[in-house]
Amino acid sequence: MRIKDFPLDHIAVAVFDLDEATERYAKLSPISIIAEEVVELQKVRVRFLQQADHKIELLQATGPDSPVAKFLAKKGEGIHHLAFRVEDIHSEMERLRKAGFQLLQGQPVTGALNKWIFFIHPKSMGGVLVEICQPKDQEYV
Ligand code: CMX
Repeated sequence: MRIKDFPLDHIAVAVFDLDEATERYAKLSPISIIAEEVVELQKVRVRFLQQADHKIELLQATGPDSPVAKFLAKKGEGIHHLAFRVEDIHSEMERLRKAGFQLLQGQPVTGALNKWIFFIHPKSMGGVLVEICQPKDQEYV
């Protein structure tokens, strides 16, 4: 693994209402909304906030069968996952599987901002859901 792999890409927060949550973060510190989209496969509407050098992904469920709806019902609003960016998602998937992590996907799938993503089950990461992502194109925000 090259040393530049694995920066923290974003922190994702599950919220009931994107607008209310955005207001809270705007009150906290200067932010800008850099993207918003519905990820059908994950059943979420996501909004990316830029805060200093960091990205915060706000997640709102699009239906009661969304993993985020289940999370909100069980735990309420809060940090949902950490996402790390890699340069070769397929080899990282293989490496992490061999290292004994329980992966939620057999192959990377398309996530927000046109990235390949997969998840590591919180049970094999000490209670933290982890996303591994790789932008599909060079012009990643
Ligand atoms: N962080 C930490 N723990 C979590 C969690 C999360 N985000 N989501 C669920 N869990 C825990 C639950 O609390 C539960 O723990 P206990 O057994 O100790 O009670 C356990 O994981 C199982 O949870 P569950 O409610 O029974 O839910 P499922 O097993 O059906 O699903 C999970 C859990 C992680 C497999 C599912 O949420 C998943 O596939 N997540 C990945 C996809 C996703 O979250 N997509 C939304 C964001 C997408 C994006 O950013 O684009």
